[in-house]
Amino acid sequence: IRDSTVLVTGGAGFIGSHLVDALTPHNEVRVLDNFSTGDRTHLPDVVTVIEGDIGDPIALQEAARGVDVIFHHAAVVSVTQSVDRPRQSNRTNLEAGLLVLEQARQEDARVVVASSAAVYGHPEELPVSEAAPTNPTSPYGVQKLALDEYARLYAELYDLPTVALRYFNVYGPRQRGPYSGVISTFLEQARADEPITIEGDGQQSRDFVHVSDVVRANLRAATTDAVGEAYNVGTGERTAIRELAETVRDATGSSSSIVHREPRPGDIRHSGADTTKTARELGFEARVSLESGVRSLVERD
Ligand code: UD2
Repeated sequence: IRDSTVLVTGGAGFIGSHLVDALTPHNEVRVLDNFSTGDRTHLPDVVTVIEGDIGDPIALQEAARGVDVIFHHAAVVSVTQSVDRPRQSNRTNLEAGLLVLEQARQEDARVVVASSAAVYGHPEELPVSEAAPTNPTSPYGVQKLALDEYARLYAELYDLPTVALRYFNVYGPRQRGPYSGVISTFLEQARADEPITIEGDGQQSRDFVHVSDVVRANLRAATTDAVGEAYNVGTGERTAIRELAETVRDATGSSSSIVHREPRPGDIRHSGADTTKTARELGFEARVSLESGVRSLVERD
């Protein structure tokens, strides 16, 4: 998109900051972030930063004034935290999300919401399509599902152009911290020549999608006519965690051993996107293979 005024909530975070980088050359970009996990150093100087909570109506109103598109990426991303404190994460992930949709109505702005494969829970069929039953297994999944449904409903009831993007396992530069995902954990372990820790037998599998592809999906969502819909954002390829461990070890040339620990309680066994609808209606297909994505991560610094 070009010559637009856009707001990225959570714009200092992992996915948000990559999206900001893609938007800044051709648009006026604002970021609303409370910097609880986000990092100011990720933001280019040309961005207008509003430091505040996504659940604060005054901050949101200021940030959203006159915008054409809101990319809603602010969230409590930790599934564990949502299990420990469901009401707290609900306030951020659902209530504040609803506030964003309301604010968008005021401004007549398009909204792209960050949804998640967590809405599917344990998929009954693989790959999982958007029409599959939704059975979230965590408060986080329930909150993302409700927001995803609200986005659809706002399109239906109020004619608001909304798109929900259901991210599979996103990875890439700047992903860090305690809830950062298996690829950044394995990379850190491999670089330190410490044991790479597989939880369980390593036969569980995921659809790993590079953050640059996720950014491209957002840019498609910002202009598509196919609004009021949810779209899977994945590669359509599944990789076993054991294979990932070996890929990371090979790419780093590390001498780490690969060890197995207790499986994670309630872990999803297999997860993989059916990308048919996204390809057909959104015109988006992932480009970065896991091998090249991991290699580029290793080659950075
Ligand atoms: C992903 C999302 C989460 C939610 C969920 C929905 C990430 C970071 N998280 O959680 O937000 O959408 O999908 O289902 O994308 N593992 C190891 N060793 C480690 C760390 C992880 O073996 O040191 C395993 C873990 O047990 C799991 C797999 O790797 O089987 C992926 O774990 P994850 O935490 O990266 O992501 P996931 O799929 O649990």
